[in-house]
Amino acid sequence: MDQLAMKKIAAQAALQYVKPDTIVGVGSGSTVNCFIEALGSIKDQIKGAVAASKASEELLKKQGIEVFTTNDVSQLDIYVDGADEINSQKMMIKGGGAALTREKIVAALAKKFICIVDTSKQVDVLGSTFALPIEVIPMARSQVARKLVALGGSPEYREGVITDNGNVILDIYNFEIMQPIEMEKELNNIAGVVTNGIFAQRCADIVIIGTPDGAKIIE
Ligand code: ABF
Repeated sequence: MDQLAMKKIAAQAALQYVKPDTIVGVGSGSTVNCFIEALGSIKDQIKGAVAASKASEELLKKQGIEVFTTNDVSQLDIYVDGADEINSQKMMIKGGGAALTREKIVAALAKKFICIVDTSKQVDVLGSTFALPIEVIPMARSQVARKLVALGGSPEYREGVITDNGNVILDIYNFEIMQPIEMEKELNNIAGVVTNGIFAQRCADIVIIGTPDGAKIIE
């Protein structure tokens, strides 16, 4: 079974957590695109959605789903998003699509974070297969990169990418993360870092893995 088919299985299974008359938090990426399509099939049962990226906002509108801003809501029942890596403690690396800051903001509004992935995203140690993205204020790019080298990583400037917030992305290669909560805090303390792609302090509550045998749900 190909990866897209597994993403669709995970996305479809997430619909069971959508409560009627609620505003749904929606992340970004190709797995979430499958979720947005599935959400379109029950659009009359929900109030609308809050999107973590401009791309997701456009797709939601195309499905006829009303899009609210984060300032319109005080809390979301659920936030549904993908991940680049997820470990057995439901901690994640995110930000491959450069939407990590908005994803963290919308996730923080939600009572439950539902992570939808295919089997390729499961890892023992975060950072072992995917570079860790960091959103950085442009003027701080070089000094942040030097700090990241001092921490043992190999940062690379993601050429040609500007985030929805007008910032740049550094991807840290060769950076296995043994203590995700501590590292998430440490990276956030570097001046000029807006957000890092470790989602450990606020990890997922429910993980839905699309597999060739159907959706595997870890609660
Ligand atoms: C978002 O989309 C990002 O945080 C993550 O980088 C990416 C997951 O990719 P995909 O769903 O396209 O595999 O969740």
